[in-house]
Amino acid sequence: MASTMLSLVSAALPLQENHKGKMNLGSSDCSTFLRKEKRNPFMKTKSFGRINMAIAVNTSRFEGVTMAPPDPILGVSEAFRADNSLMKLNLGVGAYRTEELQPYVLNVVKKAENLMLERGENKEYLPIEGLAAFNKVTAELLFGAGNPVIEQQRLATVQGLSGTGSLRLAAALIERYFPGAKVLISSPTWGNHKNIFNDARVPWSEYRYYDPKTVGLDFDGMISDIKAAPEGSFVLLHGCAHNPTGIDPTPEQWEKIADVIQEKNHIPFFDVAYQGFASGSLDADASSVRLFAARGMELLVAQSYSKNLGLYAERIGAINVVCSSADAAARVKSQLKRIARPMYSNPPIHGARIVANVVGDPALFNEWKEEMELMAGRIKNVRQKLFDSLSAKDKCGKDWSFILKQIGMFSFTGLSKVQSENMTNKWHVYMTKDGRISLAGLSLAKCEYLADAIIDSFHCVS
Ligand code: PLA
Repeated sequence: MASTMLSLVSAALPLQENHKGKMNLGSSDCSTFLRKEKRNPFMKTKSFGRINMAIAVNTSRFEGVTMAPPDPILGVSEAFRADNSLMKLNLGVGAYRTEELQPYVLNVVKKAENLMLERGENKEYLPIEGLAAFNKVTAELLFGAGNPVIEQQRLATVQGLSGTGSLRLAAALIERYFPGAKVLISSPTWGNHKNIFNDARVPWSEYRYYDPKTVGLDFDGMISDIKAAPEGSFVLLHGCAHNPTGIDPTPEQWEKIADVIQEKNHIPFFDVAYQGFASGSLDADASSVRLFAARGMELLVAQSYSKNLGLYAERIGAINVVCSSADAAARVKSQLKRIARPMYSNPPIHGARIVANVVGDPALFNEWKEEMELMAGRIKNVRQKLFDSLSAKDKCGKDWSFILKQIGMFSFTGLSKVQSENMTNKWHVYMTKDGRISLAGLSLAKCEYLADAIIDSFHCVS
């Protein structure tokens, strides 16, 4: 039934502004106003004695807005919530769960929050570039304290809205200062990379990364695609724990990647969303970035604390730009701030304080490392158990050992779109349609069930 909205136009008239910007103050202007309103196709007027009523018909000004498809990753969680099955399992989004499949707030985070309460800290606006204490520790965590890029002040660090917001700031910087430059992204990559560059109007193309035949890295393909790209392109690299494949280059391969990037005058752009989660070591997981920085290259690095500190909803991360001079870094930072100001003005303080307290305090920092090792260790255990269950149950003798070679939160199972759909429709296992499962959302207790679901989908659905 068409809904109607009635408004007492005559009551509103004294305050209506006419089209020339003057105020209508008396009933003599009323007819002019109503004549104008009659021309508005979305508004009809009716006269009831001395009271004129405007009736808005049910034709929306947003008629041209089409329904957007659900997000391929976050949409999976929505579908999961709507499922009433007791067997359901959410392996879509990369969010850490305990063995009881409950969300986990790190003890160091609780301790840092208690400290913040005790100190009675205020909620004043942060500067546009974020909390100084956060920016200091985040750069040190990434590059290592005392790294020349920090000592020589060649680094522009700006607090961002977690990994995504930091990538978006960098994309806006590229669009503004490198018009027409292309960003090369791996095939496949985290799906939101494409959205980020599309929305920032930065052209992108893909380089080969994953080889389904070997279920490993297509290193030669990657190198030749980076070589073939126009000189001065940005090359987006996952610092560690590549999403979705879980396949990282070896240290030797990283050196060769750095060689071609240098040869071609490209600019490396790292996305570091899982520092500490790949190997359990914060330093080891930052080694790719440090290797490039040690060569004296200019580079960009987006950081996120969603996973390693479990601060998903705090939206805390940073964009770091390493420049060849302190002067360039200062200018880049000023422009990043200029981009941030009309987008969101200044970043939120809570997560920044947590990170500053944890990373900046030696005792809490050590405790964090222990907790992270526990989280990374739990994921390794379910990875092993899933492999064992698959190998024991699969009567066809398929080699599932690739699961053990992958690192980080995810496993790229090789299941096709229809097979992944079977996982959800028949087995209530929620996952992304590219065949990725988040092992961070799996418990040891559910491994056998998951193995049954995978074997059925892999062998019986094509
Ligand atoms: N970069 C990569 C490679 C990611 O995987 C993610 C998150 C981010 C950046 C951004 O995370 P942040 O904005 O929360 O810091 N990827 C998740 C979640 C874990 C997501 O899609 O938003 C994923 O399930 O792939």
